Amino acid sequence: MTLAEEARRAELASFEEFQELAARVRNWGRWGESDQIGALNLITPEKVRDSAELVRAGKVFPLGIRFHADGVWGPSGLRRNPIHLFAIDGGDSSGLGDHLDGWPDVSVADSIFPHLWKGRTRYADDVVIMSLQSSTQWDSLGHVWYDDQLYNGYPAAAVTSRGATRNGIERTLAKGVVGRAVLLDVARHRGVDSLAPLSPIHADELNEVCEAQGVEVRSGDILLVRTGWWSMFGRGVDATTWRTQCPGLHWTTATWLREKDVAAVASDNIAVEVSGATVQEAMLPLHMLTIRDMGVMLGEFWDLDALAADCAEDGRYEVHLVAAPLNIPGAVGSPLNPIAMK
Ligand code: UVW
Repeated sequence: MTLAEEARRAELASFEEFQELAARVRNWGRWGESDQIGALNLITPEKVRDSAELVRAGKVFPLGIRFHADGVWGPSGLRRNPIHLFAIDGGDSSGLGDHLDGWPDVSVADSIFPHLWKGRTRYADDVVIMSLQSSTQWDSLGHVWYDDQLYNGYPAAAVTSRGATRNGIERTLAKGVVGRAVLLDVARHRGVDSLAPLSPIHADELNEVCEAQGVEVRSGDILLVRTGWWSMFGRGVDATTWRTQCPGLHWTTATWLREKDVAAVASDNIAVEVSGATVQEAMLPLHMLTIRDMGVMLGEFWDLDALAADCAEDGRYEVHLVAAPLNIPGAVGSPLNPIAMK
């Protein structure tokens, strides 16, 4: 173990400290015993209406990264980058090739729908195979847990091999997910392109950024935290370092997130929270607190750079956000392309 590793190890909080904080931020039962969407309940129709009024300049910022084989997961055993294949391409559609399965030598369109499409219509089809957690995503409240209980006290066994029977992503669909989002640009606040590897963000700093940016985080807001780490992928750091050394929120910011009563949190890194060990026996302590105890969904791999540049220019760090998960019943997460509007 290096000296630096030893020093970090010494800073580890005990699991008892973690449990004490968890008890203070826990939202179980707050929205009823059968609730499965947690803090999204804080986004009321009034808040959605007010949020839509933030769209004044007509500016649109897609926050999704590329769903591509060159993604951050590479050959890692845990997850695979998206694989994009073609099922029908221009050659298939031309009608010039032979078909092994005995179809007539006509275009695919003609052969599949001969009664409908005899004629000039041509088309292409494609397929994506991906881990739902391998690109821009929401984590649902069924994604992470500890001590055999999910958010709101459901048993861990509710997440079955056929899907999450509680806290699946489809439970959130009725919420959009739509609302006011506030960007806290921590990287710009520190005057750097990107926070250093393994650099934690604490609650004090979140307050400082709010003040410097002249923005308030309110109940029901979706918080966007920019570390600048996304822009380092493939530039400053290799994929393995990018995955394993990310800067991000320290686990103790759970108290701040609970005080502000945010509805969800997303960031431009791999896990929202800082990588590395910070609590004994807890690999992703902020995941455990937000997803399992607070019922707060996390968004990862969100590209906040263009939005942040615009916010710095016009001084407005609040946006109307449309961040709809896909309707995949029982999924514990969903890829998406969130859209911020000003
Ligand atoms: C885990 O790696 C468990 O979670 P996430 O993808 O949300 O960081």
